[in-house]
Amino acid sequence: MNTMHTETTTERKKVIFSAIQPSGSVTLGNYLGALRNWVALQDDYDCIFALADLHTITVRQEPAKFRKNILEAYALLLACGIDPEKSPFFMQSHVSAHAELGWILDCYTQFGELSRMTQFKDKSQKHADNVNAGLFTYPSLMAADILLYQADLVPVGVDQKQHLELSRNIAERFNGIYSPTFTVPEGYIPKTGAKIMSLQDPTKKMSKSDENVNGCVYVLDTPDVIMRKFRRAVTDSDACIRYAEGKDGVNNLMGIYSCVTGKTYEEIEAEFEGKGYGDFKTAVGEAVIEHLKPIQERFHQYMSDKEYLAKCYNEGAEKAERIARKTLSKVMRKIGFVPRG
Ligand code: ATP
Ligand code: LTN
Repeated sequence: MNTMHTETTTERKKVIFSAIQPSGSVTLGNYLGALRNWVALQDDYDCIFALADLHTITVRQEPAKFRKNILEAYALLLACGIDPEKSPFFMQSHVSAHAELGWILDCYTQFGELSRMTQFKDKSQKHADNVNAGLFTYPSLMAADILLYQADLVPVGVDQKQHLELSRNIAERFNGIYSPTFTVPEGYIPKTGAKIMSLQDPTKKMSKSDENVNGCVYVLDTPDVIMRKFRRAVTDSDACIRYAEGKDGVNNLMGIYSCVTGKTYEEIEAEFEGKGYGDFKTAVGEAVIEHLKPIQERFHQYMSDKEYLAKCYNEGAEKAERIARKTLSKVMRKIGFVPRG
């Protein structure tokens, strides 16, 4: 029995779980820093992806807009290349085990731990009129998302590292109190495109919630808008296209260009030798427009077929639910709840 278990575990693919909040339009930062990597992982791992819509209501949402954002985010992720046949892709609110395990894990997470989360500190400053309990316990719901699927690896941007570390601590704590129950997940932080910065303030990350709309490129921006944003991107007075410390604006543009063309920094420096920032910014804009074009086309196709979208997210939820329920039952049994039925 033991040998069989070892055999299957060495043969099985590692499990990857990740999620993104449908909190607004998807940015080039989300795409290059997160989504594109998800797509690439689908062949080598057992991937499960979700839209973390329960997390999104930690910030007040207008119902009609929220519903639209969720559907659009779902269609856009399909358009980016998430293949629901390979990777169950669902909405977190459709699998109630997330909320259930979230509550349970709240009881295994300390107030002090949650108080130290930098995202909580940032967001409670930003939304000072609505510092709700969900904003505070956000990380234990995120731990539930990950632990329900016994994920080995969690691809996230650097900004989510602290939450992931807390998920690991919660898993280890629970395993220690009872017996091994959860796989302790590891972060999977991509080397390239790890952090795309704002085009207007390249010391800050490109973010959906940036007040300066010119700082942020959206995956669904029209070609004109994309070009305008790149042409206005902040650079420096050095007038030389090279990757160097202190040249945050140029470094960021080089990073983006490298991500969408596959060229190395040396190749980019050679390509633009003797040329000015104007030429370079136009080239980056064009490359991004070209790269996003097929994604935008697929997005519009998916959005015009709501039935297909519903089929995908319903099936995704069913597949996810089977896995999640198994973990949740195990957890409840270990804690001492009396099983129903
Ligand atoms: P918000 O502005 O509401 O904080 P966001 O744009 O930062 O939103 P999230 O929903 O928090 O986006 O992040 C989704 C995923 O995209 C995460 O894995 C995150 O690490 C990644 N990500 C977000 N912004 C960037 C960025 N500028 N560069 C690289 N990755 C990013
Ligand atoms: N908090 C993440 C989204 C998220 C997530 C997760 C990421 C929710 N649950 C589980 C990885 C694993 C964010 O805001 N980017």
